[in-house]
Amino acid sequence: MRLFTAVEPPPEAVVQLSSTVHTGRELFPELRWTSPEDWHLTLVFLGDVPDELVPDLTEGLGRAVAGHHPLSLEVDGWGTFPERSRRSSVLWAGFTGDTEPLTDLAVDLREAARGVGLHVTDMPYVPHLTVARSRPARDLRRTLHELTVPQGPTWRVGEVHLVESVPGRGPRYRTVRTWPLPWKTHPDRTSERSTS
Ligand code: 2AM
Repeated sequence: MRLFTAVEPPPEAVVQLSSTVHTGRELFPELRWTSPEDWHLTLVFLGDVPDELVPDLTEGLGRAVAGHHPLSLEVDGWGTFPERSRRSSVLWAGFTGDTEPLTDLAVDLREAARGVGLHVTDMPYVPHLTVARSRPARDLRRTLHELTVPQGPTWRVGEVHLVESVPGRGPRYRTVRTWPLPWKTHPDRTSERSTS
């Protein structure tokens, strides 16, 4: 099955982002705008994973998630892949906030995937949420400039999902597994525990 790991926007962030993206949809209907119910921020794209690898993969990914903590993100602008090009194919929302811990998480998840023999990208991780795609690629710089930057809300990211990309009709994505990001142990509590 075709799998990826992702975090998802909270409902209030989807509402906010949808109203911002609405302008883009009206002005540029020729782009393929992604559906708000499908919005996610990919951490690692795993590709087609043989069924027999899924149990070990899931265990490795779960262990990687357990080494990280909840984080906060905010949309802070728009970008394209490739960037600043006359031929871009992806328009995305970019983030500020805990992007470093998020990148560390993505890097650890990549490592877990490699640990079971999967080939994953070694390109630098760019936190992004794809809002539109263009086929063929085209200059998306004007589209970028038409979009305003949403003000808040802050996303509280407390879970990581393993998601299947489902081919054919019907729902595009199916959540296979969800792991909570464990809260940091408060130093006072640690000392309480170690002295009791
Ligand atoms: P995106 O994160 O830039 O939108 C499921 O297909 C998710 O995995 C999408 O969100 C997609 O891109 C991401 N992804 C990354 N690399 C991919 C690839 N080579 N093929 C398909 N999806 C990929």
